[in-house]
Amino acid sequence: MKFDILTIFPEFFTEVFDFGIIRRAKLAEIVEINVHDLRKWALDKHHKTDDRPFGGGEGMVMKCEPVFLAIEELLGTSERKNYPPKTKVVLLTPQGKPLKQAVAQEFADGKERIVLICGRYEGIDERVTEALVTDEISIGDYVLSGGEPAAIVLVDAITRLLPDALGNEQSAEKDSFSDGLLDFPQYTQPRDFRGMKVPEVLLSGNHAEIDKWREEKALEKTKEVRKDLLEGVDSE
Ligand code: 9D3
Repeated sequence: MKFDILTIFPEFFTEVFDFGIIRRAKLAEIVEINVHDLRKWALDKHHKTDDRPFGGGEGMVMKCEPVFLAIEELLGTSERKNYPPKTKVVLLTPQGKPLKQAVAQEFADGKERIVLICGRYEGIDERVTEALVTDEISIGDYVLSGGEPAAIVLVDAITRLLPDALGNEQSAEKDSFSDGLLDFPQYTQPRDFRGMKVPEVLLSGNHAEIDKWREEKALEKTKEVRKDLLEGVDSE
């Protein structure tokens, strides 16, 4: 999988992909992540990527030309229907479809190239969305300062789903959300920390009992903090 991130803050990403699973996936050439400064495609003297909104109003809007030129250079065309196969152009935006595990899974399945456009300011010229963007994604109902943290979240969620990215550590199928429940609580050494003891059942060696306890705890926790997951209702 090849990711290309378009941003006016390329330094935001300098170390964020150099740890853990993403670092290993890069080294194993499971994933390639390229970060591009959008100013490179801003051809005016001041490399301006934003301007005031037509019709008036607060703040600034991201200009369309740098994004069109970037996409043309990266994908060979600015016509969505002529993109190479297995290619997506994703705009990170508060107006997007909320990111869920199933959405990440769809991107991981059968896609070879994902271009991520990180918005800033009050928004981006709508002609980018109309002509270039195949998917608009939000990472949740809260206000960020820009699309950059959302791009990091999306790259992380997709990369760990790519074949062989997790190595033999664990399988993505065992993850929380795949079975629709939150994780059960975990404990490690010491058995007694300042009088706080590890539950007896986990020390018992009785794996039937341990599985039952973990299932109960996962269900309890999910009821407590994420009732919506049990009802199959999407209510963030
Ligand atoms: C919805 C708020 N907008 C009202 C005029 C202004 C605005 C605020 C913040 C427009 C863009 C942004 C920057 N946020 C993102 O680019 C963004 C985002 C987010 O804020 N929350 C969740 N997911 C995402 S993905 C990109």
